[in-house]
Amino acid sequence: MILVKLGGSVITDKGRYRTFDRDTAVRLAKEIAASGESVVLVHGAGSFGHVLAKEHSLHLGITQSSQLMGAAMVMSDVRELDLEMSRCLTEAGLSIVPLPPASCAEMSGGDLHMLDAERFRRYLELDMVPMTFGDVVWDRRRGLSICSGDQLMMRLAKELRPDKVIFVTDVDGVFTADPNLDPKATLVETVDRMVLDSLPRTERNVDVTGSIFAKISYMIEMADLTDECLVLNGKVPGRLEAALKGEDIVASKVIGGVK
Ligand code: IP8
Repeated sequence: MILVKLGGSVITDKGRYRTFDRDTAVRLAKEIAASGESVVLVHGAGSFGHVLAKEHSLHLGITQSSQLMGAAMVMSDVRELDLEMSRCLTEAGLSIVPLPPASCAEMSGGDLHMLDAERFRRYLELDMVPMTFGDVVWDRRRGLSICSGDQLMMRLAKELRPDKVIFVTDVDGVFTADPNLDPKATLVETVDRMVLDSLPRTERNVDVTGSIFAKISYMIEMADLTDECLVLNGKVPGRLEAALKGEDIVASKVIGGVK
């Protein structure tokens, strides 16, 4: 089984509130179906989640009742994105089962405290494709928290032990600097903790779920739970399908500390 995260930057326009990139989503759905691989899917929230979550400071927990309406709006928006994504995938021939985290997970102080992984296993055994996504979830200490796609990826990697983990983004992989800002930025083919420590700390476009460093740190931890962990560009046609089939492609390979 291959665990795939479709990043919010690849299936939405992150700069424009609630803008779904249907063309990319349809193509990625077809690539997943064409690979014939058994997959579990996680998708990010992109502009369906981060814009309003930031506006209502949902990542800091609930301190004012006025945030509850913001939380409800984000929940409704990310479900809309999930429905769009589910339709693209089912139309491509995949038997998708949407598993919203608010209904199968609990947070504690911003950490993912519980995820009912058994539900994912059951649907996988039925040969269906479980799909979950970044959401707003009940938090035993903060009232509500943001549960990111990366937190879900980590827990699912621990519970389901996938053969491979793939992060689909809008750039070719991990770069020595922000490729959108620095023309000299080069792709890092093998990413480990030493590489992470050497990357410049930029706070540009920090999501409510953390910086790129937090995300890479998660990936390094996850790399120990699988045979291969890749970060690739889903905006380039064919890369996801080739990676799912085990072919060589342009990507960053993340390696953990234990192996
Ligand atoms: O896009 C964020 O999940 P991510 C979830 O995977 C929300 O970081 C609701 C902002």
